[in-house]
Amino acid sequence: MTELAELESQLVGAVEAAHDEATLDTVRVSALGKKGAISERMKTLGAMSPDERKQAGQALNALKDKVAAAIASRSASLKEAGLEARLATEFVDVTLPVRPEMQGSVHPVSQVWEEITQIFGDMGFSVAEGPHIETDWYNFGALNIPDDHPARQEHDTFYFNPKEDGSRMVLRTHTSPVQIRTMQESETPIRIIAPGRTYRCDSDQTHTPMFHQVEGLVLDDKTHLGHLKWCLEEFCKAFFEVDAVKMRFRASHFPFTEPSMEVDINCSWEKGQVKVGVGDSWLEILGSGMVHPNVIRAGGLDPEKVQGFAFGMGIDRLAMLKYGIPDLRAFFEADLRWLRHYGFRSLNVPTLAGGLS
Ligand code: 2U9
Repeated sequence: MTELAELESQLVGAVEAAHDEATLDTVRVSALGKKGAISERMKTLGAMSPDERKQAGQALNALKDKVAAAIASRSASLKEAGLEARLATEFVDVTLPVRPEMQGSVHPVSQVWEEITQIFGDMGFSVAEGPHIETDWYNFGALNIPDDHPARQEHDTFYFNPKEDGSRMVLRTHTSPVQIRTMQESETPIRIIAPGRTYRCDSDQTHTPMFHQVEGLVLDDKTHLGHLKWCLEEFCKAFFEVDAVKMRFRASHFPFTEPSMEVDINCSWEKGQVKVGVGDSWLEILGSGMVHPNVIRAGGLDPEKVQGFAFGMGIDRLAMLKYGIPDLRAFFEADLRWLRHYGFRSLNVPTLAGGLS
């Protein structure tokens, strides 16, 4: 056996014997690295006669190619074996029943958030999101709430320390800035809901400093109050899972809509529990209105060409009403017993076809 043939069988043998990527790399360096066996032999070519150099050079190059090919093929099979081993250990039998000791449950706020998203998704709305820390302009100015407007106090805003230029960032007091950003970024028609966390400096039995809202916005060239009423009625029926509801639209005032309406639905109260769609009592569930021309302009659109409606509701309040949960503060106490009682099974995803709750 020639010296090169011996080297080849030695190197290829080492490649075959490598059982992991690190060992294989050591073999590669010892053969093809700068000071490797093949590279060292390449360096001797310079001292040879032209004929010898040609012959030895070809032989060395052939050896180099063979060893490189052996390394590549070994590396591929090591990778494949690694993947097979991982798949074997990470195998999940999805047909197994849920473990009886499984404790997690879906929080009522997440459940209701998902239910609302499903209902509006079915009506052609998409979900929009935005920052929780906002500029004064996105939270107030763009929504037709000027500096001296009483709504600024009503909103009990959490302000950050002023910046050098005197401006102050705020924790958004509603999700409305998301709609302004959407208007700035997209063309009409716009049909979005913006569910999310909102913040107001307020804490008692019916208020928490962080709460959840969903707001909606529909804008095009001819959307009118009739569309608003239909849309909200369809939402109420789907959400409360009833065939019919009576609705009462009460004139109200919000700076961002004109006209503005608060919406009540009929209900009955029995032993402190509310039933929606029956009875003659009224339950306030949301606020709504036609978007104010100043707000359309702030979103970069022309109120002469674009019109539509907006609405807003509290997700926490809707969860309390729908699922008979008495105390809002318990929502945020992470009490496992409470979660076990009021939570939802994580595998029961709400859908309109399969049932919301
Ligand atoms: C844009 C234009 C208009 C959103 C609206 C309400 C009415 C409303 C409250 C309900 C209960 C907030 O959680 S709550 O306290 N919201 O009554 N919200 S119309 O109007 C908008 C929003 C964005 C660009």
